[in-house]
Amino acid sequence: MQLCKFQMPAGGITAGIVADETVTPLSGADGPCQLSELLEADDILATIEQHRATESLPLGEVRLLPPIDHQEVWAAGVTYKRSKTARMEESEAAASCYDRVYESDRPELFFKATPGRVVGHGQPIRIRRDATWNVPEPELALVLTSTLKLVGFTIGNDMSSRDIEGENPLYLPQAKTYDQCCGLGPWITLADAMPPDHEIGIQLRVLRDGQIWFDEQTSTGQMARSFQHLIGYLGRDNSFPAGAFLLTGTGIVPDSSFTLHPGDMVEILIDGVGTLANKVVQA
Ligand code: DO4
Ligand code: MG
Repeated sequence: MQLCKFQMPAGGITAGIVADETVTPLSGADGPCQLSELLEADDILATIEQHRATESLPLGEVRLLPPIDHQEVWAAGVTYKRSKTARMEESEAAASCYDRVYESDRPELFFKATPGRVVGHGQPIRIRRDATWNVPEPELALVLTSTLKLVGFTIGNDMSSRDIEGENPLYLPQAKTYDQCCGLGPWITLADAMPPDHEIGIQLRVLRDGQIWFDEQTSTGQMARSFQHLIGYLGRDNSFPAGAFLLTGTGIVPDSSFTLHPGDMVEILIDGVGTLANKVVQA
């Protein structure tokens, strides 16, 4: 089952079920349902059935919002060999950091975004004004409850400014976190409806002037760490009363001659979820 957050045509925001190009709103006696509250339920499917409206809306007629309420967004890094190699090329000074973290038991985990910095499907994603080398990072995102139970998956775009990150590893938060720095969506697929953990295909396509400019694929089979290993480290002495999203790292890094331009369309396709598409803007 797939769950979205959307703006209803008559106004108001609610959660909905996505199926067969329709959205079925979910609401209770107190009004619209909050997506994150449904995800916290002991029996999500039974709770959804209790709140399902009788009428559905065509998917094309609703405005999808990023499927996040008050959760924090975190990200893992250097979980694929391709990311390690690209980062070592980008920064001679930090090369040994990337090499060591790839081999270490402790993963790289960093805070990526507050909900206000996240954009959903169809909303513009930003490249920084003070950066010259910017890339999308197509990542499978884990949807975690307040007890860090893995209940679903969505698509994440961990936008990154490689020139800032490469200049000095201490600049990582600036390379990663700024307004509209993170894409999430278009919806959440509940965990039991996903392909096996190591068989999830991930594709990144960038369209420029209507032409395919970049197109590459990978799979979670290339990941050097398990989802539970990353979640275990995220939860060490760290609590998430509203739940969290955890981006699992990129296995696709375009070569050094590639940078995003304003107007580019970034499309990330992930098996079991769908496609997250965002146009690139620069202030
Ligand atoms: O250490 C830099 C960031 C790594 C990252 O975001 C990734 O591998 O996806
Ligand atoms: Mg990343």
